[in-house]
Amino acid sequence: MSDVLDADLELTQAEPIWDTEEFRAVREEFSRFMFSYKFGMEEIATKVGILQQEFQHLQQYNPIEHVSSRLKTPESVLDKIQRKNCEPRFEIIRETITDIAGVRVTCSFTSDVYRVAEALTRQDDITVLHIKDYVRQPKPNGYRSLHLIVEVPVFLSTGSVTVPVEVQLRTVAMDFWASLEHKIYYKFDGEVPAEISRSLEEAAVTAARLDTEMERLHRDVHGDLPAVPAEVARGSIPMPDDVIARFLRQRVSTTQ
Ligand code: 0O2
Repeated sequence: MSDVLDADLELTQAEPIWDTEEFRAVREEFSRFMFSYKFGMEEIATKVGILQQEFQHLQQYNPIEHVSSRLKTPESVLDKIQRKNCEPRFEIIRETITDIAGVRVTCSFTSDVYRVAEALTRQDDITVLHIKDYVRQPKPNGYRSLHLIVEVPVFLSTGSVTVPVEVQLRTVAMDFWASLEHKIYYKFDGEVPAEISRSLEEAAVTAARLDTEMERLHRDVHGDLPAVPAEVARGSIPMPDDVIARFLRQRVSTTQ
């Protein structure tokens, strides 16, 4: 009899006995595959984090409230392969399942969603594969968010790979609705009573109205791009006046 599986997998009687070498090779390949998504996700999260810091410290306005990221578990990748009837080969999975790595960017206002999407996607190493604009065209249940599938290169010791990452951009109100709807949906195990579905749709409309109203208020108070005090714009890297003065003096002396 050939070698048997590692003990950490529970085998049923009907399950074939895998060759240990093959099993190890697949485990390693799957692991590499998942790590490439983790790295791609971290690349995008870093890019968004840099934009956030730039907006916060060097510009007059920060449109990003918070950023989170998540990697699907190997189990949920397998669930999705099954659901999508996808051939279980890594190159096919990479083409078919584009949300293994996800980054969620919560913005202050609806216009910020597009502002951040634009700032991210105009970066040279990012390729936009797909856009789903559920902000302009909400899902029938009321779900709103801007979804981008972007591809980012990841440089490994063995060469580079491009990895698709799903970026979801939404306002605080959209995020609030989506998080709670998700919980309610799970409570009912997918079978949400019609009355609850209707209430959720109404709540989504209320959330959209809230977004419009808050953005209008913000414009009324600050105009299109609100000014922030110079202290804030200087950011957290100390930039004392005497250093700036010395720098200017150096500049003057080198141009003379
Ligand atoms: P998780 O755990 O949040 O990642 P797909 O099955 O992804 O190929 P689909 O449904 O067309 O095809 O993808 P879409 O519309 O881009 O939605 C994918 C993700 O958007 C979901 O991921 C959710 O995060 C979010 N989403 C989409 N629709 C809804 C909704 O009606 N309510 C809520 N709360 N979230 C939504 P996952 O994999 O379902 O979950």
